[in-house]
Amino acid sequence: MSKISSKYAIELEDKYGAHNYHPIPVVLSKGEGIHLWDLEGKKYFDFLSSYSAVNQGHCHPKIIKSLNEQSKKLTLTSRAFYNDVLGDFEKFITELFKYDKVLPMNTGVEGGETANKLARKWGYEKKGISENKAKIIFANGNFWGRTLAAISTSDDPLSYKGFGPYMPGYEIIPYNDLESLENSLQDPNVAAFMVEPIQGEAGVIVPDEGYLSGIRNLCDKYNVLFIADEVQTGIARTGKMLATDFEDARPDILILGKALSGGVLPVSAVLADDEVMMCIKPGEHGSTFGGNPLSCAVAKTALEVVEEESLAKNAAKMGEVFRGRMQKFIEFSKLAKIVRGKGLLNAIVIDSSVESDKAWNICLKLKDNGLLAKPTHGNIIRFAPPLIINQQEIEECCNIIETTIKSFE
Ligand code: IF1
Repeated sequence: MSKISSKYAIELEDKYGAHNYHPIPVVLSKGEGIHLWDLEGKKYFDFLSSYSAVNQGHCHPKIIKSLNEQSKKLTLTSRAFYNDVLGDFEKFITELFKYDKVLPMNTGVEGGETANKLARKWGYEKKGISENKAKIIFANGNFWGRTLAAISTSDDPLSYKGFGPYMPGYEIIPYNDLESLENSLQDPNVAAFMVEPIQGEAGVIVPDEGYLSGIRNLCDKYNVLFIADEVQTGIARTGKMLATDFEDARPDILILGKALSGGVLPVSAVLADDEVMMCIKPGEHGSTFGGNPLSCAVAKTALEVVEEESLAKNAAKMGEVFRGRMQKFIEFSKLAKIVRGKGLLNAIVIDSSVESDKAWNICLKLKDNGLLAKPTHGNIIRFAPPLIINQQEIEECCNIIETTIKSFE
């Protein structure tokens, strides 16, 4: 295909595509490691990593090699038959994360739906909750996808407004609040509490030390399943393989997605021990592409890369450098007020008293200065580069961020 212009590419999307996004006006055509290039050949640092799906860096050679090799052999069998890749991947991922079993799906939200179905089934079969009475508790500010169940647990009108009626059996409590959680668990119909260890979309909200282990203890006390949504925080993003690894907080159900494939194709996975996982019987759940040979080959390599390149350790180290630089910067900044995060999942909060599109305009200027990021809610800018970034690169990116924000002061 001959090279088209960015302007034309945007016109095509505007004319022929649904308007369900409002992208930063840049048209990307190449990605490699921490860099992206637009159609005119301008080079950028990627500080969104496709919302933490590209932890290993764009088009990682080992992952692409695995994709290419498997794509020439066998891509899809459906689960009507066995294949020679799925079992090997299942053994690998369950040993890596120390669970009895895995249920492979495709998107993160399918992982969440699977976790909700497992929790309800366990509630009826193991906890003795009466039929159709099972409840799952969520925290306000949660985001786990765009399906009708996912938006039924949301307190963000942008997620749920205009899409009713909503799925029953959900309750929302304040995030980072163990007292509210304990109150909600008094209800014997509660099967599970599903929560992000750090809330991504809500603006990189890091809970207090002890929150995760507190959840674990309360779920043990009230015989409730702890479901950790690590679709965005998992796979080394926060400086450990899982964000729940920071405390004594092993989830009963673990949801992974995004970087599970290194951003090459949609792969998600739900891990649990037999007591939970075996509640779903043959024919009760699945998907056409779930556990397909191509996804399994890619995901196994994507996880091997995280281990081989010690990406969790690098994320922890580079995250300290980033937050260290930004803490110093906000001391004298009129606009940048707070920096928060863990590992390489960070955000800067722009003074909320300034005009509401300030964060958006800062991101437009960052783009001009060669760094791609996008505001999450209103005045919060998320900064999440691929975990392969090195010290010299992160220092250069901090210079770009500081210079850009200063230009608005
Ligand atoms: C969009 C947000 C991030 C997630 C967590 C499950 C899912 C997500 C913690 C569902 C997905 C994506 C969805 C994408 C943008 C992005 C996002 F801004 F929407 F909220 F990352 F914060 N759990 N998050 O973050 O995974 O089904 O998308 O594979 O919808 O625009 P998915």
